[in-house]
Amino acid sequence: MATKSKTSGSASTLERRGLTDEQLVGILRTMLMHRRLEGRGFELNRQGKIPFASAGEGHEAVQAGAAMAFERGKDILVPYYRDLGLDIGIGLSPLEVLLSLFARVADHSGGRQFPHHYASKKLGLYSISSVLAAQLPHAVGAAYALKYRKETGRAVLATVGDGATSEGEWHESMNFAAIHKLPIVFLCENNEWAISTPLAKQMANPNIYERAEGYGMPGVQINGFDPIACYAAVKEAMDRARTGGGPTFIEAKCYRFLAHTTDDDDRTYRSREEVAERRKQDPVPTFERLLVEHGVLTAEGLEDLKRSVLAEANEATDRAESMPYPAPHDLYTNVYADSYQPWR
Ligand SMILES: Cc1ncc(C[n+]2csc(CCOP(=O)(O)OP(=O)(O)O)c2C)c(N)n1
Ligand SMILES: [Mg+2]
Repeated sequence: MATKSKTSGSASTLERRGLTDEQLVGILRTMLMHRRLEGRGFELNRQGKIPFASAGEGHEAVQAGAAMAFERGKDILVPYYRDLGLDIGIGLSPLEVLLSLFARVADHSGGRQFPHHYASKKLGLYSISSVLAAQLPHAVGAAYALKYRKETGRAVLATVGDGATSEGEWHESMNFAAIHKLPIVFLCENNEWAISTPLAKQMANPNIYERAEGYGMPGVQINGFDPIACYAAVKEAMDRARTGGGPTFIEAKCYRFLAHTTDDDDRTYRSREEVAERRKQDPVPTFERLLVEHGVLTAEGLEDLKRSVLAEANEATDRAESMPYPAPHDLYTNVYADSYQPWR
């Protein structure tokens, strides 16, 4: 049941796996926007304008590919904190991202939630948990509800990091999903690090996908730098889940190019040589080249795409920055019932 999928988007060949030109360009746009917004978070943090940003460089391909397999208006996404690309890939706007980073009152949480912790009922995007793997019991609960209500044609996509697979909630959720044949896909973004803990100190068998068989569900390993392979694997698994075929575990092998967050200094635990070596496989320029080489985009078309991403990110930054913070007297709104204010 455990399988390794082949790579479909290497530089010399383009296996579309059913994707149209428009969808391929859509995947690239999500990857470019993901990288741009993540970079913007670091810039704003270093300028002292925001307290914190997360870092998803190296995760763009897996997330943009997976987002293309998500059916908007039907499926449910239960992501973890490093999933900015998935969130924008299913429809979260750059402005919503910037409002969260700037903690402005127009943010979905009123500027109260931890940055990057999005939620959107409209998009089927569940609230993100900082507590590792705590989102997974919620995800299987949502999948159980779909099954209980006999809502076929819908499934849950739940993501997790490699380190979080050491948490009890991961095991419990995998087990529960397999027992009840739930409509859920677990996507693990294996970037080989859990802050400063390397994979080898986290697990003796580095092939996380092989564990799926022990729970009684298919396990697949994919190249997380290949957005088309990620799309195809997630699409196949989501289609199976939507039609009563039960859960799947997918391990996407990728890498985190930057520090864990703006609060981390990765020079203290990994060498610059290691990072430089992995950068050679950077999925963003690789996918750009692939689409241009195969005539999906012209060189000018690529430049236009990059310009439009930059313009949209800049506009969202300026708009969000110009908006107000929540008012201090609003601190306890939605915290206590009946507008109770503890200082009165
Ligand atoms: C239960 C719990 N333990 C520890 C932490 C602190 N922590 C935050 S992120 C992180 C690393 C997680 O690594 P991984 O699951 O591989 O995801 P990645 O950040 O690499 O994408 C840790 C230990 C936490 N948030 N929750
Ligand atoms: Mg990790």
